Amino acid sequence: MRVVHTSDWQVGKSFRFADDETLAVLQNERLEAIGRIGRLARAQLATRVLVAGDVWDVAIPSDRTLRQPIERMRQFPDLHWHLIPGNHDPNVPGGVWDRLQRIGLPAHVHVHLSPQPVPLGMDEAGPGATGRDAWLLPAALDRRHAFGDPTACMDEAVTPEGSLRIGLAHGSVRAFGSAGTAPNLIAADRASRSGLDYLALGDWHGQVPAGPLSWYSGTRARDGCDGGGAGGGWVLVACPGRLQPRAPQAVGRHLWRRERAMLAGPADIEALEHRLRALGGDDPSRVLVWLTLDGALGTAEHARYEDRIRHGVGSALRALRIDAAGLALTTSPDDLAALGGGSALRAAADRLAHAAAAGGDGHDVAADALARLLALVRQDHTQAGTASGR
Ligand SMILES: [Mn+2]
Repeated sequence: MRVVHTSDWQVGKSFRFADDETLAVLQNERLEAIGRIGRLARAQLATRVLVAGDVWDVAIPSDRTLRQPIERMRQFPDLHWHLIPGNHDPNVPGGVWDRLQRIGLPAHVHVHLSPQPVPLGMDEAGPGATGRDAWLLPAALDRRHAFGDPTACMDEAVTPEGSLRIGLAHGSVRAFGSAGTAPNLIAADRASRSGLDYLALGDWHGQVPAGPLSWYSGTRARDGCDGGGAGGGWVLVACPGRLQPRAPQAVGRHLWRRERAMLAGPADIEALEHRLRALGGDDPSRVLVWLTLDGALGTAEHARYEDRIRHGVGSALRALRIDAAGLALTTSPDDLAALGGGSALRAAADRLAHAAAAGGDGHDVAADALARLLALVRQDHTQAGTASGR
């Protein structure tokens, strides 16, 4: 029996950094990934898709957000989709699972809200068939944080002798030797303790596998450059009882990268531009970059950086977040001289230059303000030059 194991779609997730356009794209991507998972399952001759929790990002999504992933799954009636709640979408009164029961689900979309073993039928056809009776052992979270191991029930779950036992759960695997007080902690040896042939896990984005015969499905495609939900970015194709799952298969479109650069002159700006543009091949719109900058630039170079990186590359990528706290802006006497003497602007610039040079609290803000002031003046001169045809 081939299964596709996925988790943490977190449909409806909001991203604080994103503008409306980017947010719409990122939210839609989560739905598109469901279709890709369905097509992958068909291509791999898998009959079941196990979704290990956190299908929705929030406990109370809008009606449209609630229905959208169901509608995507509806388009694959030849596949059985098995869903359990996670900590983002717990099974609470009036929550997503209650609402789904009222709306009604397609017959091939199965929601598991209790730890009752579910018969999947005889595993006798298709690649990796074991000839055994297959059972699904779901672990359903009924609270956001269950202070117990949600998979403990699998020890006692009774299935016919010789059955293939497939666990489905959401939570963290307890590190060996840890105190074990965090919520939803799953025993690392649960699969062997409960006689499982495969334990499909969701929630943790840090490691595959999680233990013998226990796997997290999606860890590589992140929706933050420091980790975060897998967003349906990767899935595992497994034959429980037969083989270890194959290497994670990509179903996500976006590439999230953390980059760092030191800028000290035009060559650095050019190199950075090339580096960032190369990340997405011929489609930079699938790339999101968190960029940290260090170094120092003069005002002309800073204007070049703004033009080429922040505005140029920033318009090419899906998102470019820049932390430029480590990038100093240096001004030269020539910059100040260009302002002329005696004007209010010159007086402000002199004070800012003094504060920036003095060091201490706020010197970086003063330097930044000065560079911006000089950039504005430069821009004004350029526009005046253009307007008068010089
Ligand atoms: Mn989770």
